[in-house]
Amino acid sequence: MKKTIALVLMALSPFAFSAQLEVSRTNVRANVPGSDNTTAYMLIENLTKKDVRIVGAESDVSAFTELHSHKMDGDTMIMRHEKYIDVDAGESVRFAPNGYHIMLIGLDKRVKHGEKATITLKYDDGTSQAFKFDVIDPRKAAK
Ligand SMILES: [Cu+2]
Repeated sequence: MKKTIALVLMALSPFAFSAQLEVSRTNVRANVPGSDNTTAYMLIENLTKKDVRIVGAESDVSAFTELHSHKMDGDTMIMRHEKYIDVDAGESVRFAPNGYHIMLIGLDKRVKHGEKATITLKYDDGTSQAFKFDVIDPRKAAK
């Protein structure tokens, strides 16, 4: 009986791996002096056949890391804390200014152009994935 259970578990194990997302164009905005918050942007692609729900994030540079969106409410731009963001199978979601962003709140120190930050995305199946982000100062990047 025990043997049967072990065999069943082995047969199921390929499905134990969570769907992995592809992330590119990662960047964290260098924060301006006097602010200890900043934002991170990226392109997320789900090349798998499984819908993925991002339910949170963590970073190695800030005390709090949240999923946010900017939306127009009438003629005012409002920022919202999103409980989750779905990236359905075969779809992509762009995190960009005036849309979805990762909000880094309570930075340990100023993040400067050329530095790196690690941001971990947490999924609803309990797994997570860590990604390296380049810190970019838009004023320097434009030169
Ligand atoms: Cu925000």
